[in-house]
Amino acid sequence: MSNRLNATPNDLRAFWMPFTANRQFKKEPRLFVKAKDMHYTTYDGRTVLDGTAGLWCVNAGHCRPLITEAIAEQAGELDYAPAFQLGHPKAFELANRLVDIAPEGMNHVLYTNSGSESVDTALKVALAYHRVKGDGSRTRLIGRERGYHGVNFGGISVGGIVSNRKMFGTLLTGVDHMPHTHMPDKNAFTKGEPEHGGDLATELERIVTLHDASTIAAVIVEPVAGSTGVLIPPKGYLKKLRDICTKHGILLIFDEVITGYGRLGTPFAAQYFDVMPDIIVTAKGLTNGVIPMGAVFVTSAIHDAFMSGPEHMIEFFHGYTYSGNPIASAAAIATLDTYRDEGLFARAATLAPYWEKALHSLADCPHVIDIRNIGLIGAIELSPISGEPTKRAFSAFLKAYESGFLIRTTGDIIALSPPLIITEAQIDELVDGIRKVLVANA
Ligand code: PXG
Repeated sequence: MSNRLNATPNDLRAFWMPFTANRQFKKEPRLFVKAKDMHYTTYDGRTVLDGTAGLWCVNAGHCRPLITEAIAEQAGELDYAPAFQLGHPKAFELANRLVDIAPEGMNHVLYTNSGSESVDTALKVALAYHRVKGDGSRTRLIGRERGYHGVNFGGISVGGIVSNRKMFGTLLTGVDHMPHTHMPDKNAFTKGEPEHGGDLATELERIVTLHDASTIAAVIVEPVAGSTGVLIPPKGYLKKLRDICTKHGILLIFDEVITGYGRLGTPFAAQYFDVMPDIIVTAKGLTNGVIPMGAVFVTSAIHDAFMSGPEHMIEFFHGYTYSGNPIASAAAIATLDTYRDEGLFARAATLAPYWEKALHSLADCPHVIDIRNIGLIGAIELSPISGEPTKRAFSAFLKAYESGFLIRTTGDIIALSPPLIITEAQIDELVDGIRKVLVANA
């Protein structure tokens, strides 16, 4: 049945799609064939406004010339260089550029190919750090309920989304979870950081008392949780976590896979909240989503702890064939150039109040039970249809797609994270489009 010459596939069976309702999709496929700036074009020729920056990654908008040119040029010049015991200049140049925009003290970078790999790399760095320091009893990892840290075994172990965990056995041992911070009863319709829930950070003290600090290597949290439906940290929460970790010698890891590269109007959420973790996990916006790549930032204290022993010896037994791949490095440098030249991080900060006002204008739409926002992130939570969780939001997603708007849903929550190049007029267009969908969906 297949027609391999045709650009539009007519047999969709072979590809088992990720995090997708495969049978529903294959009955009514949604395929993009082109993208430019704020818009996608579908295979049936429609234009769709991108309200989600792809999957939280296309922060500079689509098919940006500097990035596409850099990739083409690099592919023709040096396609691949072995990553172990050899190198190429752009991986080093990129690391320097990244350190320049990172919080003070984040002086070293390890490369990966995705957010999931960045998470597992960070967890391994944390465990190994304590061990090289002679503190090898620190083997526990603490995550948080409703946390999303990718899909690899480390990430789902510290993660707190039940459906991502329950099929996969016992996962890593020695992991515990803090409670999540979602308190809709007290914080619904908050603009920015919620008032209530900062004290939930002291739950970490309880966990430390239970296990003893001497057994705990690291705590990992998303500064703003994205995948689980946009959970914004209550006022004071992250600072308290930092203090407790410092007091007990526990490393604090920020998973900034969605908050990294300007989403909150600063390069990283660590700067937005003025809380300095020990490790920052990134991916997505690093290359504008164009080429798979992640980066894990560590402090000099962590890096330097490994730099002992004979100089001919490998210091850290970890890395990927594609760590710092030349084409990915070139894409990332061009992405950072685009962010810098167009002032996109500052643009996100400037647009944030307009974004907030526009989103909260949806408060009176049918079934809306909460709206929350920070930087250029927004969430609209809908009351679930009785006995059919997720259906109301998924139906809104389908209707939005049909009417030319890309939104993202998780559970019964609509999550929004447009490219940072969005204009005020396009924010209005997106919000009006969502209003129509919510009314039609009533
Ligand atoms: N950590 C965080 C905080 C993430 O949001 C990952 C790790 C994993 O990254 P990779 O590159 O391995 O997928 C993520 C990914 C959504 C959505 O719609 C979010 C992600 C991925 C796909 C969809 O919320 N986050």
